[in-house]
Amino acid sequence: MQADEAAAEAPPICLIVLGMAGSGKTTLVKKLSSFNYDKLKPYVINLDPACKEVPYPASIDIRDTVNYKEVMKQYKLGPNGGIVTSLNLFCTKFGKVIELIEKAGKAGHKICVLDTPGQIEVFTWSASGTIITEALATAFPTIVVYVMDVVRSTNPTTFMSNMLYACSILYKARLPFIVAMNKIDIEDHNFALEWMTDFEAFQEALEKEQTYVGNLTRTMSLTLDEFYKDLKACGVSAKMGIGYDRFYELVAEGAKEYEEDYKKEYDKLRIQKEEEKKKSEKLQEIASAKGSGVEVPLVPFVSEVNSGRELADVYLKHPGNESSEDEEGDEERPVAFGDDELEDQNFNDFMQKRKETQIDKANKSQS
Ligand SMILES: Nc1nc2c(ncn2[C@@H]2O[C@H](COP(=O)(O)OP(=O)(O)OP(=O)(O)O)[C@@H](O)[C@H]2O)c(=O)[nH]1
Ligand SMILES: [Mg+2]
Repeated sequence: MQADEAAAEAPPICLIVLGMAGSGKTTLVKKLSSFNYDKLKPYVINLDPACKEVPYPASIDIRDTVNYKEVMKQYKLGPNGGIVTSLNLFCTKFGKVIELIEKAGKAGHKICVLDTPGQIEVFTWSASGTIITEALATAFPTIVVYVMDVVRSTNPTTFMSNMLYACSILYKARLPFIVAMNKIDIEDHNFALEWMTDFEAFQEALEKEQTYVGNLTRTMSLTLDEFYKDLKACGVSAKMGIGYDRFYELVAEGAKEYEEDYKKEYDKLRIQKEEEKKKSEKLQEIASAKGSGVEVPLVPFVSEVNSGRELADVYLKHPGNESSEDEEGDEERPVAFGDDELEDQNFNDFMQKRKETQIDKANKSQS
């Protein structure tokens, strides 16, 4: 195979674009859909069922498969429940989406960008979000792009909330992670980069915060110091198209990191899932294979006993009485049988009753 052909068939790098409502995800996806098109041929997917219109040419749009308003009506749900359920319904067909992305890769698409719903938790903390992320990451080099609104993060507490959210996604997704600090046409992002690298600079900014939240943020910042090392961050303006060269440098680094550090884990997961699938297919095959094999009749319950005894006369033996050498045979015996005289008496009573029943039966059969 020629080197060019191999490169053309390399799987596309998937970018899952996440972020708080209004942070600029859709605007970023729009810009990425046209940036360096000749070389990258971005393949774009919209996973937001509730958006009114998609401002980019989406190759796959969740709204073509699921009608969000209809879902709300049918399942009697509010807007957020409607989004979660729509995503759940869509993710049952995600195998097909993976096939389409694979085909797109073979057709020369180097990047696949996925726009997600505004309510970030709908994707990050839902079963469907996990299924979609894992399905992508087991098939393609996948990177999480976390869009952060720099204008809304100038306050150290808001910055910390954003970072905590990013941190929780990073550890949940276990994938390379890029923080795209957006809207730098309005606010320069260097203050945020400084807060991430210089702990004292962040503490200084916090000095002005005398609230309880300020104390909490101070404590949190100590913990998050470790997490910043795993982050790649850059400033962009989704609207004005600034910062994309650096952004793509980080994407290339992320793809390399995926191959070196994360792929092994997802390969394991893929093999495990394939085995589970094979097992369930085999079980289904067995369950549906009617008529093969010989049916074995079930043994009926015992309804009679030999030697003229009634079924009611049969009683179960205490397992501990099985053998005197048996350890369990040392168990304390039931009180009623503890006394020899009492046991003799019980036995005689039993025999007497039995005799009377038999005489009774004999009389009845003669008359
Ligand atoms: N100035 C400026 N505004 C931006 C930028 N990116 C996005 N916006 C604006 O921010 C607002 C929200 O942008 P969207 O792209 O819809 O954000 P979103 O994260 O997709 O929003 P939801 O899907 O509703 O959560 C819009 O008014 C955009 O025009 C940017 O880089 N600079
Ligand atoms: Mg959006």
